[in-house]
Parts: sequence; C-alpha cells; structure tokens
Amino acid sequence: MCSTCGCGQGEKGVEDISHHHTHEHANGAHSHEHEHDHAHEHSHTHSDGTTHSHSHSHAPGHAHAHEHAHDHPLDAAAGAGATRLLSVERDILARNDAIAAENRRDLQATKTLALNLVSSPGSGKTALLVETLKRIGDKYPVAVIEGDQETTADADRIRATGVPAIQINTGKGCHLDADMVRTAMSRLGTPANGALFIENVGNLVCPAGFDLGEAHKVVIVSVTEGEDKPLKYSGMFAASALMVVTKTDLLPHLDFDVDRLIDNARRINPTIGVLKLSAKTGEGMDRWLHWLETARALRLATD
Ligand SMILES: Nc1nc2c(ncn2[C@@H]2O[C@H](COP(=O)(O)OP(=O)(O)OP(=O)(O)O)[C@@H](O)[C@H]2O)c(=O)[nH]1
Ligand SMILES: [Mg+2]
Repeated sequence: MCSTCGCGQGEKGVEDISHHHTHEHANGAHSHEHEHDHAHEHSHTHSDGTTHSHSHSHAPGHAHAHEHAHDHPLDAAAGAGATRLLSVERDILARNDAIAAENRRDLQATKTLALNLVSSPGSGKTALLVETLKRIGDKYPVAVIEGDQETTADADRIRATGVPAIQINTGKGCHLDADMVRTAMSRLGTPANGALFIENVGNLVCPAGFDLGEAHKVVIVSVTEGEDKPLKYSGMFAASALMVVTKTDLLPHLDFDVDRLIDNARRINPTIGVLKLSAKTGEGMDRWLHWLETARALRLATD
C-alpha cells in the first residue's frame, strides 16, 4: 500500500532472471486487499487541497505521513478510524525504512554506489541509462534494477547493452519499495566497488516517500514537462540530490525556460545539483559521467 495515494500493490513480482518473463506473486491477496481499502479512503481525504503544503515540508518517508495526517482537519474529523489507518501507514513506512537500512548496510559494505532514478513517465530514464552504460559498462561493475508496473521492456533495453538487469513489476503499485529492491539485489548480486542504478516507476509523487537504501535520489525532468513541476511535486525535488534536465535537443522547438525550472527546483531544495543533457545527441553526457565518477569516488573513499 502506498500511504500517499493509496494505490494497491496488486500482482507484483521480481523477475526471475534464470527464467525470463516468469513472475512471482509476493503478496497474499488477503492482506493487501485489506490494506488497500483503508488506504484508498485515506487518499480521497487527502486530495482535498493539501497536496502543496504537505509535500513541501515533509518529503521523505515516515515523518511526512505522521505529521501530515495529524495536521489534517479531515483526518481529525474521521476520528478512531483515521487513527487506526495512520498506524497501518506508519507500520508500512517503518517496515520499509528498516529494510532500506539493511539494503544500505549491504551497499556500504560492498562500496556500491546506488542511485534511485525518479521521474514522471517517459522523461528519458531508460534512454539515459542505456547511453550511460554504453560509456561506463566495461569500466567497473554495474547493474540495473528496473521498476515498472508491467512488462520487462526496460530491463530488456538495459540487457541489450551487456549490463545485468532485473525487472521488478509492481502490479498496481506506483513505486518500488525496499523489500522489492532487496529481493532484486539478492538475485542480481551487488556490483561491488561499482554502481547500482535503480529506475523507479514513472511517478513524481509516491517514490519520494519510499527509501530504497540508495545513496541519492536523482530526479529526471524532460524539457517537455513544464517549468512548474518542482512546485507541483515538491516532495520529489526536496528528496533528490540531483536534478537531470533531459531532452535538451528539443529546446529549439519548445517554449521552455530551463532557468525558471532550475529556480523553481532551488526554491524547493536550495542544495539540489543540476545537470542538463540530451541522451539523444550526447550533449552534456560528459558532465553527468563526471558527477557519477565523483559520487562513486566518494563511496569508495568512505566506509
Ligand atoms: N529527443 C529526445 N528524446 C528522448 C531523449 N531521451 C529519451 N527520449 C525519448 O523519450 C521517450 C521516453 O524515453 P524512456 O527512456 O523510455 O523514458 P523513461 O523515463 O524510461 O520512461 P518510463 O520508464 O516509461 O517512465 C522515448 O521515445 C525516447 O526515445 C532525448 O534526450 N531526446
Ligand atoms: Mg524506463
């Protein structure tokens, strides 16, 4: 269950890479349907006008869900039912955080740089990964975890570069969680002294709240999405260390003000790094590779 939008998890599964296209069904139907019903009510309540303020101040995880819910007048009106719902949400996020901490410990132990790539659908995450892997795939150990609701298409695109990848299908779920990533890591193996890229489900809301154990979230925004996205989906920008502005090759055809996008992102997160690039033409890829190399060097240099 997602505590932000109340989405269910449906049929989710981590791809079995020894038998491609075979899925496991990780959740028992009984328990998740129960959680889903409650969450759904909750999300309706929350969609009445509070999106802006809550995503501003309480971006990642646990504290967000707790404080937001208590502050909300409709939650207060809902009384005991809402309180029980909140404790379900807190349990889910607390469990997620505990597994994310285990992932982080394992990644630290193997000095693996893990990045969680988040964005709206179609911003160019897989295209950026493919172009990145072509340039670094033979330099140090790299692996990719792909998250989508359905299909193994993105993992197939990654594997075509020769880099190992595993697809997680989230079913109705709109974000990856730490447990899914933990299962994928155990099947894929951790690229020691290298980089693990996790491409999250295309969604600018829910993935902000779920720590996967990554070193950094990287938010990808394409130039066709509008300069206002950091203000509308502030939680994601608050939670990210870096914003990559993609598809810059399209700028001559658009009325898009990149500086305004950057200003908006920095209003939400004054320390967010910014890179502009085109996976299609390769323009700006060198600075992204430099950022990666620096982040990896830091991971190697520290315990
Ligand atoms: N012009 C241009 N198109 C791009 C660029 N990067 C990606 N695209 C196109 O944008 C579309 C979506 O790219 P993907 O890489 O699949 O985007 P994604 O973020 O992985 O999509 P989801 O996983 O479905 O959320 C494709 O048609 C790409 O060819 C770019 O730098 N320039
Ligand atoms: Mg993709």
